[in-house]
Amino acid sequence: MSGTRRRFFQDAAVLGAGLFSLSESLRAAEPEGEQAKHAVHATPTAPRAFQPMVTPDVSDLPHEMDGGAKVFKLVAEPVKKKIAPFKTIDAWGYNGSCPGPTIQVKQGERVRVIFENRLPESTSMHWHGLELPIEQDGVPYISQKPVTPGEKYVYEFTVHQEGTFFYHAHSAMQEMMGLIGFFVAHPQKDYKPRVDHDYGLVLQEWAVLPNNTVPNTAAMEFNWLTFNGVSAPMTTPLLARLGSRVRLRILNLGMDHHPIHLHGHQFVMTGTEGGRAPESTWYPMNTVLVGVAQARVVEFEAKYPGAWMIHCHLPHHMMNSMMDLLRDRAIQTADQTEEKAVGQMMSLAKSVPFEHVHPSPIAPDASSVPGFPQDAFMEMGMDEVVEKPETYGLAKNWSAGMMGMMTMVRVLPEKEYDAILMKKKMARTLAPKEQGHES
Ligand SMILES: [Cu+2]
Repeated sequence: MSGTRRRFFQDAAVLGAGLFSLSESLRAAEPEGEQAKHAVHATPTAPRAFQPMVTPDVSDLPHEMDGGAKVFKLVAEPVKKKIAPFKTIDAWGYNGSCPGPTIQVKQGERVRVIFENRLPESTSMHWHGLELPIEQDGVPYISQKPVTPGEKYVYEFTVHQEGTFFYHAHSAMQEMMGLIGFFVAHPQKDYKPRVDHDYGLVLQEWAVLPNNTVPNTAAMEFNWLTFNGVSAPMTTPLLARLGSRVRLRILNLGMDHHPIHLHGHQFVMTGTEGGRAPESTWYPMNTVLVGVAQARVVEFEAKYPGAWMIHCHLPHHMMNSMMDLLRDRAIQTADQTEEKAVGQMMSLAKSVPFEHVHPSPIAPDASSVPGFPQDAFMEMGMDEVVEKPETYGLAKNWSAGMMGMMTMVRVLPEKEYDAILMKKKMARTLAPKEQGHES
């Protein structure tokens, strides 16, 4: 039994004892407790705090107040990003994060971003979807001089809109290296109906050769697909209390449009990258196409308990590249019925450097069937490698079914929801120095 595993069970024991007395305080702390963080620097004249969006696996960008302005510091720099347990890439991002940290403001606020370029080449910041003076638009040579390596540049504007916007470098290949992040403007007047959970997902895609770490930004085909910078099963499940209303904001800055599908629930599209959509335009759906440069906001009632997948439905976007695991072995693709090819896949399944619970059974004469193997030997259970409070209580080998641009909404009854919140709280207490990933 690994140390992590043991601690998990110890935590669970403590949990049983303290669960009920703490459930009330936890309910008060999540997600509303987040408000405190955003209200810390509020002056008497500052707009009322908002219920922030949570970007799983990505932090919020902190700010300070200077008079009436919210001041953010954003640094563009190279980032080593672990996108899967066995794959770390050399991406570019902001403040050590890829995608960059989430910026959250309230409609009407004055925003100042002190931007620093620690990249080896010039760049600039574009505020996608925001209506602001031309000199703040961040397009090199058109609205400003490029920000050269080592240089700082200050952007300042008032956000008069509400909605789900984003920021990114205005250079195509830099975007594909990961230079993108959320910019959420919360409305002056709360949206109706109000939601209990508000989550953000950034869709990205990467072309990275086996045994290589640098994305090929000129590629037209992609072998790694991520939500908030990680591929499933590393994505942190989204938690929703049974009976609550959930908002998902999904933004896409890549080369492909992604049909994002939610299992087991219908949702309505309540907003785009341009802001809130009138209720008269809402209609039921369960797959929303998030085109390049678009944001799509959907809302649903979390009516049915369970771990409901949410994923891009393009078949090749629900996979992780296994080429790295093959190491120096050339993959056999010429004839799938060839013993050598099948043998290679079987031995790969046996040699992966993490728990591989059980490949699903195959028929005795499988090798004689043209086309075999397809998904056989492909599922890579790695529950312990990706274990975190949000995965607590999932069925054994759950991670074998999670790949690529995929996560899940865990709709949990009261007690189970509170138990996981408790585990999150304990994890934070155990590792206070760690980055405050509010996921
Ligand atoms: Cu996709």
